[in-house]
Amino acid sequence: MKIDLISILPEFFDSLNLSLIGRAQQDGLLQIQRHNLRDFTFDKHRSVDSPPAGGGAGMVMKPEPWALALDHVLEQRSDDAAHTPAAEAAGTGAAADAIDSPVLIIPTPSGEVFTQQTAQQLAQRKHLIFAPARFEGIDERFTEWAETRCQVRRLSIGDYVLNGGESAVVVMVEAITRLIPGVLGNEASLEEESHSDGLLEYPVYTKPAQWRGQEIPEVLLSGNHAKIQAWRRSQAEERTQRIRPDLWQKHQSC
Ligand code: 6GU
Repeated sequence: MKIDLISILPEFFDSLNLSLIGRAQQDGLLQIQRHNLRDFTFDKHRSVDSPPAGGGAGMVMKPEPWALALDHVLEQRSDDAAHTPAAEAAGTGAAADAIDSPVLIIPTPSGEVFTQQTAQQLAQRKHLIFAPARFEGIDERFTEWAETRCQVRRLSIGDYVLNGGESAVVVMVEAITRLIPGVLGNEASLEEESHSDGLLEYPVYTKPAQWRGQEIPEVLLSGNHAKIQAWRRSQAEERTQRIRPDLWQKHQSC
């Protein structure tokens, strides 16, 4: 998978060079490229923002640097040998093309909510481009124009406000890339974790069997795998009903 990150704070993404995502890049499973939005400005101050039309607080990001940056990233893609007309013609048709075509993700608290299902959809794609804004967001005309160039999704990571989209990008990139085969050491852990089946994960324990007066639930020491599985399932259901009645309702209706 190729990921392009366009931002005025490209250093924000240093953490993506650590741990499993860093390893995935070294192993060639993932290619993350950062771009400084200010490289797509031409004035002395490399300015990317301007006061809001109609007045009001804060500043709005100008559309032109974003458009130039997106064009640059999309052109780089067509320079890539894998996307020459001959290579595309040799592909397997519309289905492969849909997965190959890039998706632009604009992080914003006014977008649709990013969930495990969104992560699963995006993990199928070959090329993601993230455009995190600072200030009060990007001039809306950029989004309209970008929709003529590629698929666009406006995504929020939850109902709260951040200073900018960069930390949301780190969250989304981590949630998406860990679903790429080979990125996690232990792929089996994907199947049992919270949200993979619409339920919260059951509680987990490790040695010692007794710790500060608390015991591990007896069933986990029984060696009876069917019993253990049933216990974990009932714990996951109980936890979901108690902590996330909204998820439980959704789970019941599926
Ligand atoms: Cl994606 N961006 C910002 N600035 N705030 C957020 C968010 C994104 N998701 C939740 N809050």
